[in-house]
Amino acid sequence: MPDQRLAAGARRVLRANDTGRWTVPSPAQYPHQWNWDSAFVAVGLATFDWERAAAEIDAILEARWREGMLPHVRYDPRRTADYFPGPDRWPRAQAHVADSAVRTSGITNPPIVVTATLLVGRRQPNRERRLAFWRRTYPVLRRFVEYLSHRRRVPGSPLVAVVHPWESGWDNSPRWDHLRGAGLRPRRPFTRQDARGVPASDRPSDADYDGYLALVELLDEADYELGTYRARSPFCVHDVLADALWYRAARDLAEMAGELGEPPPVSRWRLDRFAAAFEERHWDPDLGLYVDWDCVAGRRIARPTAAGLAALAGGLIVPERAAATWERYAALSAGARAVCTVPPGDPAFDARRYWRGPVWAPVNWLVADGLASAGLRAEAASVRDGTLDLVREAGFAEYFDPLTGEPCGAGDFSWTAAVTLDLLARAD
Ligand code: 2M8
Repeated sequence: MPDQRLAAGARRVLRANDTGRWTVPSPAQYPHQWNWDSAFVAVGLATFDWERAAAEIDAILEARWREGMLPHVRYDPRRTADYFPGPDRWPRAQAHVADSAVRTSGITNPPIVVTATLLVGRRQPNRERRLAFWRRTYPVLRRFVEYLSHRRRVPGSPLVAVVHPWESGWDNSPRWDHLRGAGLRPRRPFTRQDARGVPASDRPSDADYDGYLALVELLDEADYELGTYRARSPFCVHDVLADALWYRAARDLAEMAGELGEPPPVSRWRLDRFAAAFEERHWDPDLGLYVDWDCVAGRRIARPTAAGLAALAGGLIVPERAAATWERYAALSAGARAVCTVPPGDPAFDARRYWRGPVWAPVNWLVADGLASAGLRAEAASVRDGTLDLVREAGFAEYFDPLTGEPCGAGDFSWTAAVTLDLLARAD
């Protein structure tokens, strides 16, 4: 399919999923606004409708909490019956929302919204309009970065504490399988709604959902205060990708600050300290990959996944490790379409089950971006071309089977369309 037709198809998906104020990931499967989905969507929208891209970012920021958090879901009050869990599962969360008319979840997402805001702004050729956009978004983004730094800090580390698998966005990744071992059960009964339009065997398991809902209860009982939650919860991690994207966010914020004549938002000393802690906690010398850290057990989670590769997008990986990480992961992934989220040889690999192997376009976007900024141009181009080939063959699927290239999950998915547009535009 020629690039122009592909781009036209992607624009159609984004238009169809636009509710007027924000873009839903998929109208049937995910009828609300998701934080990091919308950040990727804004990057895609900026390639053809700049005002709409800016409005997408504004809608994420309108859901902010008084303490600075940007929640992972902003609920559409007209669609609460169509997705589980709704706002009633996060009752105490609602009092934290700055705008009392807005309903949100009680957790956040990796802070890619900051990077998206920088990228959207850069696509505006008119300097005054660009600066006006950054001027109104910068204070909210800055508070979000500071929220993650201060309210999500465990003693002894500057890294970010992630408190729920949904917060990472990699819901049922093998990275979080230790949650299964904890055997948590929620107190309130619940009925899943997530496998209505897609095969249940592609979705997270019932045992995973028990863990997710039990953690939601623990978070709400703790009124979303980290210390109280940690005292009772088996799940608290330094997610390698969330940490990398925090560092990227802090640097992208500094670029906006420079343009706006504001002082640097995060000192060099803090950035350097963060990068040193990242290397110390996340680099696994035995695996030869960057991995996550379990703050409860106090050890690395030694699972090979693409999260450590996507973390290259943070721009804080020791340079000589970038090529080695790519080569190591490519060797583990032989026979799979790039970039599989879990390598086929891993015992946890499942070609179709959500975050346990399939290819996800936004992950590939991060990997390609990180490889390019590490100077690995040919490798970045191969990830970009491989991603576009998958979309050409299978459409704008939520995700893809890495062995067959078949589409999985919901169709006409917003972030797949958005990433396609940006990857096409980057080649121009
Ligand atoms: C998936 O997560 C939601 C929960 O937040 C779900 O499964 O119901 C993940 O793929 C996540 O990364 C994504 O942001 C969300 C919407 O696309 O769906």
